[in-house]
Amino acid sequence: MSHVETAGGPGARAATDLERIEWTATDLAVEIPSWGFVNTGTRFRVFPQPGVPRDALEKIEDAATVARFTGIARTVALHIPWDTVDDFGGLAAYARERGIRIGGINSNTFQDEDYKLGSLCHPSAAVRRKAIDHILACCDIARQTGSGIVKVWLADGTNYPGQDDFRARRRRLIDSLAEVYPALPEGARMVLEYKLYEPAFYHTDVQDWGESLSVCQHLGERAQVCVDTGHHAMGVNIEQIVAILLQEGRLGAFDLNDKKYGDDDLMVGSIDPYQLFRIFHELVGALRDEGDPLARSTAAGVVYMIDQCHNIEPKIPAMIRSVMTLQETFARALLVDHAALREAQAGGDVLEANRILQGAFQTDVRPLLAELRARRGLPADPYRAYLESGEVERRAAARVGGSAAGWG
Ligand code: RM4
Ligand code: MN
Repeated sequence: MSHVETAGGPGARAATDLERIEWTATDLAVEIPSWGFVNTGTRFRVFPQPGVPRDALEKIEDAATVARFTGIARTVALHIPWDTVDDFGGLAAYARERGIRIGGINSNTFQDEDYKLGSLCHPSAAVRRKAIDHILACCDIARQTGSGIVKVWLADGTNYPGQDDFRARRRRLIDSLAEVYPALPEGARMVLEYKLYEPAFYHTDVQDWGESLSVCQHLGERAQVCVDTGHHAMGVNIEQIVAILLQEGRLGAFDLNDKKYGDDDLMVGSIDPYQLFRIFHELVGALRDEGDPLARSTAAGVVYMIDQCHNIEPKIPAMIRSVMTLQETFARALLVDHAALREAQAGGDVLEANRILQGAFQTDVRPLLAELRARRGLPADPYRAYLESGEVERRAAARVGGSAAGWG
């Protein structure tokens, strides 16, 4: 660790590749979703798995296990009401005892009979009131758990042209969130996630980053956009969206997963690892940009949450693999030679600029990450180590009886 003083985070210059990527092994802010460990499926079938958590405490245990094996991923996001407990302070303490903290509090205004026609955009003031009160309760849970993020994703939309009025719904949305925003705990942020379609099939009220950004701008500086990588139409340039949001100071968080067709919720980087790399390249560029302090500080505050549904794959191993993929991909983005890239760009050298980017993408950083982990006393390969640890069998034996948690 002789060169450690020159490493100093992702924005710093460092001499060796090991130093350049060290931050991904120690400080990359990966967040684990509590709902990534429960039984899920499609509308056709849920395939139950053994050893699945039965309550919020067991979900925390699973998230803490991912943190213990990977050495990062030290926050766990909650989904309310799925993770409702009597004593949220106690839940936070339980997490702390296991080496992790409570991350984003995800509101849920999509699983109640009343929300058939929407929540914050619903035509009825009474239903909007109920949804607002739910998100206010999430702000309170954030306060009790020491969380810095309240997340809003809305299933609001319509199925048929003419079903409701776009502008009236947008007005209701802005007015509703304006009631929630002042209730955020001090210093906490609200992130507003968008999704192009589903469950509504004709129009979705917060369908893209432009809508999310414009609503955030109505609310205040602590309202930021959450980019779920699965929530875009085919071919959309997500890294460009990331760049715009960084420049505007409005990129708050990611929901990371991968997709082939729609909101497939597959493991991050499993379908298009180059896209993930290109996204992280924008983040690294902002982190190193001394000429744009807003983009720089915004990038430093971004939360990298995993939002995946492990329908057929074992859940903890899938989560560990995802964390490792994030580390590997971010590490490769940190290897881009920005000085050389800028020079190629300025000189109009199209081929050289692209070669520099692709060269970093093609670098195998796995041995370097293994070494960095070993230096910290972590397993060099957290995925293998978990499978060989006996934890799988222990969980399956311990978690019998009761009912396995799901999306309810
Ligand atoms: C939504 C969206 C939200 C997530 C739920 C479970 O599609 O991605 O972020 O909380 O699913
Ligand atoms: Mn999401």
